[in-house]
Amino acid sequence: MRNDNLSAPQAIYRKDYVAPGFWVDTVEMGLDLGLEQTHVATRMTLRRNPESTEKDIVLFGDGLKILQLRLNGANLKKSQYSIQGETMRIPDAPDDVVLEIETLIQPVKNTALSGLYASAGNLITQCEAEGFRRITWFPDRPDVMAKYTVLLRADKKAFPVLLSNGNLIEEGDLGDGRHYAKWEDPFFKPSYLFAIVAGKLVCQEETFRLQDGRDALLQVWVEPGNLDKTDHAMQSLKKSIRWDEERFGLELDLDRFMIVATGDFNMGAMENKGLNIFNTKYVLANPSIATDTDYAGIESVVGHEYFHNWTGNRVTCRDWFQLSLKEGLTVFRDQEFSADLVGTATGRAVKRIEDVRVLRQVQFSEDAGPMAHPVRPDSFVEINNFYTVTIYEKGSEVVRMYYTLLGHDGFRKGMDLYFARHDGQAVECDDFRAAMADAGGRDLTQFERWYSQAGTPRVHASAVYNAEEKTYVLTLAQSCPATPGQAEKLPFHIPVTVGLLGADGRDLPLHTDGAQAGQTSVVLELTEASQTFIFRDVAEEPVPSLLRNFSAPVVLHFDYSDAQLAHLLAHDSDPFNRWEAGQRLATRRLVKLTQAVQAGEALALDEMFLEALRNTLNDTTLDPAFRELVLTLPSELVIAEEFDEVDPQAIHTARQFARAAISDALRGDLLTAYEDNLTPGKYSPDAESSAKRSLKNLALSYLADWPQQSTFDLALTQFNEAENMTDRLAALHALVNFKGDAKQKKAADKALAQFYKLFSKEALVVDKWFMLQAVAETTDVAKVRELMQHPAFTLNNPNRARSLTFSFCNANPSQFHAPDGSGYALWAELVIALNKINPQVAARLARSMDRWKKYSPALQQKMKAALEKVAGTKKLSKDVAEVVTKALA
Ligand code: 0A1
Ligand code: ZN
Repeated sequence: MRNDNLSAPQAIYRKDYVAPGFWVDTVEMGLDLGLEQTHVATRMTLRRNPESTEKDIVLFGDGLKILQLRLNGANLKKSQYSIQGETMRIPDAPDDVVLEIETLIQPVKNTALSGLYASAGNLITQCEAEGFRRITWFPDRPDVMAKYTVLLRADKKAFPVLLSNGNLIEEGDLGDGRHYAKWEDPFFKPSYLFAIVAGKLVCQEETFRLQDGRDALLQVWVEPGNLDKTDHAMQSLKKSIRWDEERFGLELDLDRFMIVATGDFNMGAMENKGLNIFNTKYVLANPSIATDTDYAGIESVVGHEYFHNWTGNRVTCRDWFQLSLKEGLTVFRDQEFSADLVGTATGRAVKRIEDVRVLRQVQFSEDAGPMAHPVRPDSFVEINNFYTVTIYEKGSEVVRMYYTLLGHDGFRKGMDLYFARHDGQAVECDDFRAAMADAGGRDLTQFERWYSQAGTPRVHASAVYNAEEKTYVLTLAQSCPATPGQAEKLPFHIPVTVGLLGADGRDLPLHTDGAQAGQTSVVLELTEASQTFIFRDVAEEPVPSLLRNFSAPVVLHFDYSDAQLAHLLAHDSDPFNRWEAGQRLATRRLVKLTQAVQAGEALALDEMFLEALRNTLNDTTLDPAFRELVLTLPSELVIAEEFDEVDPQAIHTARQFARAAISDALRGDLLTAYEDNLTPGKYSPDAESSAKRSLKNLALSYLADWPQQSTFDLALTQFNEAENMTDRLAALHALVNFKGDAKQKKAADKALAQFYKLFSKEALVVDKWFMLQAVAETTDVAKVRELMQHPAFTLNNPNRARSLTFSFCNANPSQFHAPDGSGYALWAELVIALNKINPQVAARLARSMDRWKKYSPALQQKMKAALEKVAGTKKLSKDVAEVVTKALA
């Protein structure tokens, strides 16, 4: 794990894949569990793979003390095997082998939270991607799939609950204050899906009737005291099971399905077979601690992990380069799940817009930076660095494009074929593509480039209307910027969904190749560098609605006039593009405002734009969640992408000005929206009421940008009287960011202190308290340092570390990029400190500097120095070394 030679972090390459020399059929494990020390005895049966060029038994191990090593009953002598780094090789083995290995591990010392570790006195595992090797020596690679039996033994008092994958087949007392439980997983699985949990836990459980008539036991396990926060996760699990049955015909294949929540977790959650382990953030909820966003996050992550049971577990990845095979597909499935649960067309669009916002803000930026990589990478140094928005979110967009190209039923056929062909196998992204192509009877050869080429494609659209011939000729041209290691790109296969709007705002009927009679949206397939599409019988010059529903993960340019955009915003039948038109109008203005700030010119926002926003805000036929999205200006990070050289302070000033101007011009409308969208009565996180809260709280945040006592009082009253966390947190946000006088500032500080006092026992709410302050406009580096001294702050817990430090470095750009470089110095200190504790978390924070070459020379120089400081640190983990080396390259 450590890498002392920074100049050459060792990369591994996809092209070097070699099948394992030995398959593993069965694994029996006996674990004597203890926090200080756990003894692991593993017995596995191996069988030579005659098809491999690899002749040795190859095992991986990391930080293990070996007590015993026996092959077919005989102790292995030191001369009979070799260990180099994490790799053990046993040459000259017979074709059938029983290998017995005993190791000792120390869970309390495991601060990296990979392998077996301690969390609040409990024992938890995390084995993806390569954590199993921190428990025992094993061919720890996803294409080695085996059947596991696990015997857990532990002190009864300290570890009353003992869980592992699959079914509980035996449990009992050992007499000496200890007890045992034996678990058997009937399915073949890769080692990364292995899990155990032991400790003091309680569960909400329920029997659930599956569509095929079987009953399954569902359990949500949490620390004692949290049983009042498990219901939403349980409801989400049941909905997930039903949804996968109905939408994809996929059944739960186990009699028992468990979810366990831990407060110490590097990621969101993990799909271990039958024993999903979750970050508490994605399990625990009740109205007083969780926001609408939290409720939605829980639903989608519970779904995500459950859906992995088929897309990931039953069919898994041949190697880690294929990670998006399971992740892109499973994100697509969880996005569809959330959209289907909302049900309405605008509800679906709202979900789509939210997902695309993340993609644009984070993935497009990744694609334009030093860590850019294809959806199926060709190489990596540390696989943990590749759990990225490209693998997940762009991967999901790639899957969505099959859906767009093949249609609802065609996609389902492709999925069915994929499972028919590959159930129980470890396969490649290409196998998924082949299933889609074969089921749809389509040639998807060129589509492979979505997997092999990094970078965000640009599509330039231009159009000519010929009034005499009544033709509308649309030309689409594509290009893709260079990315590290890929200077030239070949054309992608891009589905571009298009509609044409008439002057009355209605969709014109489309007469073009591939469009059926009466169709008002058509999927054009752009496969060449440039292509022309002809629409006939077009009665009037239309306004084109391009890339409807964001049909491909590209940047689309079209020279729209403001009037055309306003027309689309007011009328497009595609709600995504309605929103998109509003964002284009806003972005244009924010870029101009930023330039005006830089030039010291007067700032102004035009009435036409304000009017367009006002009309949307006041259009009560529109879903409040949709209105909220239209009224939300592009984030500072999205605006930054419009510039070659980013000026974070100017962008911030410009955006704040725009917010205040909107607040000023739409004051009365905002107040009305606030009052019209109150949700009195019992809290419910359903789409309709959360939509109302989102618009109401957006109105509140705008009103607070136009400071006067009445809006301050509105926020304060909402804070004091809120009966749910969504409203309370939004009010606190408004108070903390209120540009008021000393008295108001004092009242805001008091609210902040009250909030902490009220929730100091709720770790997830304390995280919110840190985060809210981290992203506040007035929070500078000194304030962050002060907050780091707070007794509740620690870098040892990933959620807490992220709540303050990540939020500041990633979501408070105007303060993080302080001209004196103090933000960068703080960043370097934090990355260095985290590197010693938890390399995965450190490497995530290290990514905050990815785009350093986009800033002014003065800032660049300071960022480079900070990167070099980290790069020059002794004992840098592979994780951090890879990120900073690539940034500096
Ligand atoms: N497979 C999980 C994500 C995950 C990945 C790595 C982890 O530890 C290093 C933990 C979780 C998912 O997609 O939900
Ligand atoms: Zn996943």
